[in-house]
Amino acid sequence: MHVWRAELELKATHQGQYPDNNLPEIAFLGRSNVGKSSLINTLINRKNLARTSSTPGKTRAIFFYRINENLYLVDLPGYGYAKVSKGERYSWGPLMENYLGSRGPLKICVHIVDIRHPPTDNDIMMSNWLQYFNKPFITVATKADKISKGKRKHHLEVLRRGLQLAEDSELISFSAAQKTGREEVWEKLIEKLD
Ligand SMILES: Nc1nc2c(ncn2[C@@H]2O[C@H](COP(=O)(O)OP(=O)(O)OP(=O)(O)O)[C@@H](O)[C@H]2O)c(=O)[nH]1
Ligand SMILES: [Mg+2]
Repeated sequence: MHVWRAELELKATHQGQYPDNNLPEIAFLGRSNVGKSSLINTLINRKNLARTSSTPGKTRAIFFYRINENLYLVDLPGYGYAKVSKGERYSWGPLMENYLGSRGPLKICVHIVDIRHPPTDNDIMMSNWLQYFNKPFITVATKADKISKGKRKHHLEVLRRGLQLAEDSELISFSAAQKTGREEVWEKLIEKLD
């Protein structure tokens, strides 16, 4: 995928701020600090357009990145970060639920999990939700650079079982640090968009 233009178009904290031009949207979801923004940056070949941080849970709005004029990559707030105050944590709920549940232009969800660990309860809940409501989605197991090549297959199997993914459901090993898996992710996304 050749990305010739990418820009942050808007940051939304409520529904009224979403784009109204009906361009297709691909949403990125996963727990805080898992690597959502890094995945977006890798897909669009930018170092830090989608803001990454070592402070988990920093992204508390929905960011719409416009790609090649005709597509949005949507960076959603992370879920399941225990250390934010209760009030704050629950204020992510309605925003996410509203977006995921009723957003017309949303075409595909990219669920991001950490390849090093079995899925968390929140990961399982998220994946179950996507499957139950028949949302088109792929799962990306990121930070693959942190485990040896030989172990990746086994870790993917643990994730597939834990998330109760169907055999034909896409689960892709990825690393933002090494930029591996980028083409495969784009390929699957474009396949599902068509
Ligand atoms: N080694 C390695 N580190 C990664 C990878 N992807 C992300 N990271 C690191 O993980 C941390 C979190 O990455 P982000 O992309 O900001 O994660 P996020 O899911 O957007 O986080 P929030 O927006 O806070 O929910 C950063 O320190 C990244 O550098 C990867 O593939 N490999
Ligand atoms: Mg982020």
